Amino acid sequence: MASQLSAGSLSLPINLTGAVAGQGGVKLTNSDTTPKITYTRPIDLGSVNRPFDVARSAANIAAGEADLQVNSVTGAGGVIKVGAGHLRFNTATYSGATTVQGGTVTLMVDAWGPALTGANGADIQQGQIVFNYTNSTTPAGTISALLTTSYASGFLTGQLRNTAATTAIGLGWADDATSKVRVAATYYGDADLNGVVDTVDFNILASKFSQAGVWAEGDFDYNGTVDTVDFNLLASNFGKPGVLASGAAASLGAIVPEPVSFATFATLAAGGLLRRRPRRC
Ligand SMILES: [Ca+2]
Ligand SMILES: [Ca+2]
Repeated sequence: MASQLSAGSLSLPINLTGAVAGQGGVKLTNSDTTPKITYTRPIDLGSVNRPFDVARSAANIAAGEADLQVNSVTGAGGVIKVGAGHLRFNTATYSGATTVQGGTVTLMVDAWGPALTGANGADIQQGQIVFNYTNSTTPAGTISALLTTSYASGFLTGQLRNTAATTAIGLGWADDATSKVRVAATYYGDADLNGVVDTVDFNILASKFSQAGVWAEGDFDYNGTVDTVDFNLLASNFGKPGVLASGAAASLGAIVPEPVSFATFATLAAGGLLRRRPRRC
């Protein structure tokens, strides 16, 4: 049986019952630009993993506000986020994994526990988790360390993992130095986490080449330095179709239509890609 609410705030406590994983979740299909829904009372997941389906158009995601905000999520089960929309938890104490299969999950400081220190961690298969540290300190060091560990298994295992990872797609991260650390499922080489590998990423890497760095500076193999290994990872994914549902990515992918080699990049660099500054007359 389904209940519907088009917009606004729900103050009912929600206890999800039933023992079948994947059933009895929350689905939001609202596609309007302004209404958002907030659950002000706790949602108890019960004992299994529950889907939170937040389907929203890409145009609305740019606003950055959560389409569905839940003040408190409890229970022994876990969360499976699907859909391109934005789900936010203010407080979370559930025991299960936080699985992201699309869109964005924002975790406010009091909701970090299940993902960062809980027994089942987080599995970011597609989309991203945003660790919001407003009025707190950045978790960048913790997240960098966790991802460095997970990289060793190709991100298939670990506290922060991507069980859908491939040789081309793992997990990248970035700290905006203000309030958010993003961890996204994306290509090796996607320094700016926009879902594609393009000249912007190449220039980021080039500017830090042979220096210490993190993912957002071009260190895609998590060894702490930006070097030819990172360069080759970037080159191998250059121009591939976008992987994030941000709506901003795919169109930039055609600069180099074929898989490119180090030599191609060297040619690009020699041809002025690194010197594309306005000339002074
Ligand atoms: Ca990029
Ligand atoms: Ca490196």
